[in-house]
Amino acid sequence: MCSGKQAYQVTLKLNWSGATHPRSYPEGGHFSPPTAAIHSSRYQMWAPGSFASQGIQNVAETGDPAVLREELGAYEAARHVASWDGTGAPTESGVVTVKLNVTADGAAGAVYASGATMLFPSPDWFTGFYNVRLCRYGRWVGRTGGKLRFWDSGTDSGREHLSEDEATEPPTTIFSLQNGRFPAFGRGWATTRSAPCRGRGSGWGGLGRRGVVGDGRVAFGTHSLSA
Ligand SMILES: [Ca+2]
Repeated sequence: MCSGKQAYQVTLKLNWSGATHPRSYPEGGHFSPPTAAIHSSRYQMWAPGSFASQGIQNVAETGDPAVLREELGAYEAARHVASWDGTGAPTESGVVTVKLNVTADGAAGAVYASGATMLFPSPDWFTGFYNVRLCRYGRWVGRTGGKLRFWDSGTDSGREHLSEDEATEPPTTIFSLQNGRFPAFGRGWATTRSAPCRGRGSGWGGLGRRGVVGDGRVAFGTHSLSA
């Protein structure tokens, strides 16, 4: 396990526009206030194949991060979340770079990063990353990153960006928006591999090009802890 604390800057390069998704990008499309956290294996923000928490459901359906952040606060009090950060306002468009600052804590086993932000408007679609391991072989990872993809929280059955609310009863687990029945996966010309991630896996969604948020990426870089 890694020792001490390590500060990270999480850079979300969100790129979802009429250029990346000409057939489906909705007028005024943008992202809700993103949230990122560093946590131990005792907390899971979200993962494919798992049911959405109330906090993730709210983010995915409405963009409101308040309940997610309450959940993070509760797990922070229990020392399962070391640090979290979030913006206070939605982005102005779907093409934006957001930087969040979080700190990992080796002694608490808080070496996993997760985050989420909603595609607005949409029924329950979001993007983010989950359980990204920032400690490998006893050393803090210096730089890492991956492509961002679209996910469905499994709580609303709408099939279009502007669908009316249609609660999924009972809810399904979180799944990748990779099949052509949904508009948000975009161009639909390239298929490679789908993500085999399940349960406690980690990542940003594997290698597929369908469902990618334009060339959206997340990057993690270390920086010094301020004194
Ligand atoms: Ca859905």
